[in-house]
Amino acid sequence: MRHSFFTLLILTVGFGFAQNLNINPKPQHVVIGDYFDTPALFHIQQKSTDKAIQNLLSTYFTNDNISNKGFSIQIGGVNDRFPKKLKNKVPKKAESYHINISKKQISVIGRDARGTYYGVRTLMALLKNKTIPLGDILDYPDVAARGTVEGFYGTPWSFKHRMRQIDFYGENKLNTYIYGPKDDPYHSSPNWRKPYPEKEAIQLKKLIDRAALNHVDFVWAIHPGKDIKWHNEDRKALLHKFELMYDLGVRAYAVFFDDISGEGTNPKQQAELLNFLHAEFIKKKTDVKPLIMCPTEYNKGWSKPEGGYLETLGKELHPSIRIMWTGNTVVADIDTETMNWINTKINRNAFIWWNFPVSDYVRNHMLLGPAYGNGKDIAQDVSGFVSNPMEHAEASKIAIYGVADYTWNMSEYQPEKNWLQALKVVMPKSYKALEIFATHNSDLGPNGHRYRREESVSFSPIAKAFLNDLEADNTIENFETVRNEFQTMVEASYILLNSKDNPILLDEIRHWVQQFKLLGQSGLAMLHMHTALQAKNSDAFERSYQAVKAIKAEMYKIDREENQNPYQPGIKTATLVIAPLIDKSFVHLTKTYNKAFGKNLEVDANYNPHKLFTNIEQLKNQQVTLRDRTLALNPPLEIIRLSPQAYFGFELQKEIRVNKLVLQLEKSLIYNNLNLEISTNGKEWSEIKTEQKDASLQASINAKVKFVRMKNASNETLNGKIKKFTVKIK
Ligand code: LTM
Repeated sequence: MRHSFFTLLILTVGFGFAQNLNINPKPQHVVIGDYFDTPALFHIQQKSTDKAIQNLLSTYFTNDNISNKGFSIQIGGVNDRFPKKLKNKVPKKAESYHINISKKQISVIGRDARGTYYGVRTLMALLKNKTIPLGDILDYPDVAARGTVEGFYGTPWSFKHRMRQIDFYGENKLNTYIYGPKDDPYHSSPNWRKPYPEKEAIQLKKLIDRAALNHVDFVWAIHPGKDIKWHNEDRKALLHKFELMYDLGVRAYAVFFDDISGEGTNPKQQAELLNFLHAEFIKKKTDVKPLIMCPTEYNKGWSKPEGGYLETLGKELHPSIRIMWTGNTVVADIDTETMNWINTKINRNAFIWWNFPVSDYVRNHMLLGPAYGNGKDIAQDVSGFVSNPMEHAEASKIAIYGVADYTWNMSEYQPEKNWLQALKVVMPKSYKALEIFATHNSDLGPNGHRYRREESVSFSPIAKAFLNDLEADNTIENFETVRNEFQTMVEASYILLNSKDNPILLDEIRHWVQQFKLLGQSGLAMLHMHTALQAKNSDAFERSYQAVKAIKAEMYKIDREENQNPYQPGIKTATLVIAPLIDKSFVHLTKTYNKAFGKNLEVDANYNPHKLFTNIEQLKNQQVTLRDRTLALNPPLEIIRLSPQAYFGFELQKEIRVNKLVLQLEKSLIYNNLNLEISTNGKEWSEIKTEQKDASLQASINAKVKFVRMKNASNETLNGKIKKFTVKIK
């Protein structure tokens, strides 16, 4: 015993303390006193425990540390034999538990099976430490359903990644994994009616079993709205698919109607179908959880009050069916106002689909910052809260770790502290290097959803002051601080690239780390340019100038070769603060040098001067990319509404000769009604001849123009997805 004197301290536990206990999510109430040395031998008495608990216990308690003479640990539920005074302390909430630690024994008592499991999870976390506190832990989650929705576009997670994710959810007391990858053809059209092929079915079964071992609800989602017909045949097809999934072990289901157009969007039909599934499947099975649905109008920005879509769902859907909601816009943080608005419309507490850290609309970025921005007072207003992650499963764990803490103990959640802990969890040895990398890789860059994240927070004022001094030709006060930061970037990158800590994570972030290292090196070379200029050393200046250009060329190569997806190809790093600092300083130093030495070194500002030109609100913030003389609209993932006279296109920096134009739409939009127009002033337009080729609309232009656009020339609103819109410019 470390302390002979045992006093109980009643603590409102601060986050730091919970971190010392090494428990994520932070427990609700901890009442503790002295610590004693963690015993080496244990005597475990399991009263009522399930397979998941037995499996978990077997990972720690083995023949080596189990003995009848060992320290007593009793595990069970409120219906088992425990002293009344201990049982009375188990919070009267779902998934709650009470752990009592005395000098003689530890008792873990759960309100229900999951509560006991979570109690054991906490016990295991305590036993990892050299000492354990005497006292009580009373704990329960704030939000009923907590976890993730694998609901992004892009490469679905692999089987191996999903298994790791599910274990991670168990470790962090997340209880929900909604399986709904947009690019799984058996989840969505065209194959939602068909059974999974054998290999996929076997893997799904393994995932479902693994989820059960972690007390995670594996919610299988279907996305039938693209081509569903509201007839009996399709109803039966859905029911049949549910049965097939039931046979694989699925006991929780979701139906998604997001990002669709046409017939499938009808709220009355959707409600009727879901009520049918509720009556004919959920109720009859008795061991299946209530349905979850994602509506077509899943955010306030898209809800059309005149149509009464949400009200219809609110009124018609069986009250047990949970309705998902992404907030005021597609990608948004959630607050009480958001919740009040939607909950009133749908007559129930919405189930939040938080679109973070998903990066399917900024695929060239890595989003490694903390999970922050949601209100700490919405726990009573939500029926669930799940995060939509990146296609990079392991890297997403940083944010998911935060979501676990936030949804369990909302008012106490501290994003920064949780984030630092998360970095240690994913990279136990190299976490300091990861912190440097993640600090500068958290923002998304400009994007159609206008969702941004803080990046390089503490370095940002230093960068600003540096640039001010440089441009005003003052002595640069924080030159050394900036140099240290660039040096740190390079060193951290080397550490990460050679780290053996988490090879799976390294595989995901590798190209971004390589890019980050080069960026740091280019920063150091840029600083040498400054030193050489101060010393009036032309040779040294030009050498460092060439070095920056050479490093940029290497970065360009990585950007052109890696992560070549058709949406936002390439590898971007530290784009909010560090990269602009280096670019702007480089331009300024080169111009100053040219002037002082009568030289003409090339100054490339390295940005795309062309803009999107549109009157469609939904598209106004969509970005355009210039690559190899092709100007492209970053294809939006959502359905776009083209009302009569709606247009989208490009405004070029000046009049430039343009060549080939290609527009590719999802089938549901009709090319016949779209005009291609060009203009030199944005007022007078000339129509250009188009031809339909390779499922796209194409035109050869060869004219000098400043504007080019596609216009809906019909009297009807067209709904659908824009897959590609590009123009070749000289
Ligand atoms: O958010 C929802 C409900 N649906 C889609 C997601 O599949 C996608 O991952 C996100 C982010 O791009 N946006 C959506 O509209």
